[in-house]
Amino acid sequence: MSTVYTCFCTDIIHAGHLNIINEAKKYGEVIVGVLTDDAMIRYNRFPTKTFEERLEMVKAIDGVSKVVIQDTVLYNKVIEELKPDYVIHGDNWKEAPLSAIRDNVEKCLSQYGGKIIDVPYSYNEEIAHEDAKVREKLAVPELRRKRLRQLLKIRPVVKAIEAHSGLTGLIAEKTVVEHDGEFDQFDAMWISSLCDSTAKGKPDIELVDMTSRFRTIDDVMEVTTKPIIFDGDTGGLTEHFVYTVRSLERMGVSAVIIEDKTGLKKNSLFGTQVEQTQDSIEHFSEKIRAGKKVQLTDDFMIIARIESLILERGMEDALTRAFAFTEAGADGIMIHSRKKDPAEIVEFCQKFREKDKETPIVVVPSSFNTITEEELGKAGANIVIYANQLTRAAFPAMEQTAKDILKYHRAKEVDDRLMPIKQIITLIDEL
Ligand code: SPV
Ligand code: MG
Repeated sequence: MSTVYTCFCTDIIHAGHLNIINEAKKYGEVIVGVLTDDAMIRYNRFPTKTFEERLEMVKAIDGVSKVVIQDTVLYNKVIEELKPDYVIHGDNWKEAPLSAIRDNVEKCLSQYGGKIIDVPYSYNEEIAHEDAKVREKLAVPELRRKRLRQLLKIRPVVKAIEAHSGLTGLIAEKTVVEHDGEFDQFDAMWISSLCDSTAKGKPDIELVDMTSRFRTIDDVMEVTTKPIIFDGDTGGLTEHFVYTVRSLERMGVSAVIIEDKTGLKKNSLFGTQVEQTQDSIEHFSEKIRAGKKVQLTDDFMIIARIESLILERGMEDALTRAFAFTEAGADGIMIHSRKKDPAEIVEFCQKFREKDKETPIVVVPSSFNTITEEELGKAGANIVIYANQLTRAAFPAMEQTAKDILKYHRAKEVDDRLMPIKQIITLIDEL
């Protein structure tokens, strides 16, 4: 008997999936692959069901004779193993970016004469509504908050990008790329103090108050489902920080990062060009302890950011602080550097890992931007934050447009670099 293979990347079985199974049955024995968590996160979204639950869900479908694990979006491995006579899929994969997967399957099948079956894609309003509901569920605080810890277990390196508004949140949420058949997207968002302040035309000196920062989080949360890491600056007074922890936790934020500086905090990328005071180990440890004490769930993370390399106090100081802050209860360590060369970051990660294999390390490669996520992961880092690139991309584009309109006394000359009006008015999904 012939075999027909299809792969499911879903938490719910709807009419569209059943249609594929019913078509597949006409050609032979139906084998279904279930995409692993890691592959599903990169390709689609965070699953709301565990991998085991998804396996059981697919096994229970009438007409499915076997269920297998597919651990990459591309089919090479699974086709090599199963050598199915047919691979069946909705015909929506004829269009980019999914066409990269279809091309891959076609190539694999051509090696031994296997065939593709494209079935008319049966996506309708009802299915779209069901799908959207499952996705929206990911935004519920109880589910969103724990997602960072879940991601740290699944992804080799968790990638976060800065968001400071609903619009930048949408970019973080929805941008998916296909490159060489691999799909990728950001795992999380960073509410940067620099970009949140800059968007308001204010300096990054803890001038934008917490109420306003929370408002930004709320704007981002309204239109996204991905987990949030909040830049908490110094955390302020310990007596205030405990309230911040409670508020963030209640909102569904996954982590706050606080830096070991006191007084008037200036942005780290100024380095030693401006006066900055590092907090004592004892005092900062006390702040961490106080934050951990008021936390209500096990999901929320307080991450300690070390400024020793920024302030040129040396590697030993950075490491001493990292171990002390972990001892005080920090759930992660962020190490920062403003050098172009990533060497000191790599050295810190490796030395920290010699003694501590578990505590997540966070890095922000704004200055040391030549090193890849994979290389940072190999050195021992777990979270990579792209902290300000969206803001830095948008500002020059807007400024140039403003200049050109002034220069030409009309907007025609700038029009070909603008998003078409039709696209901008349909950018936001309607409920
Ligand atoms: C931010 O994005 O606000 C940060 C990272 O704190 S940095 O600007 O590099 O200090
Ligand atoms: Mg900051």
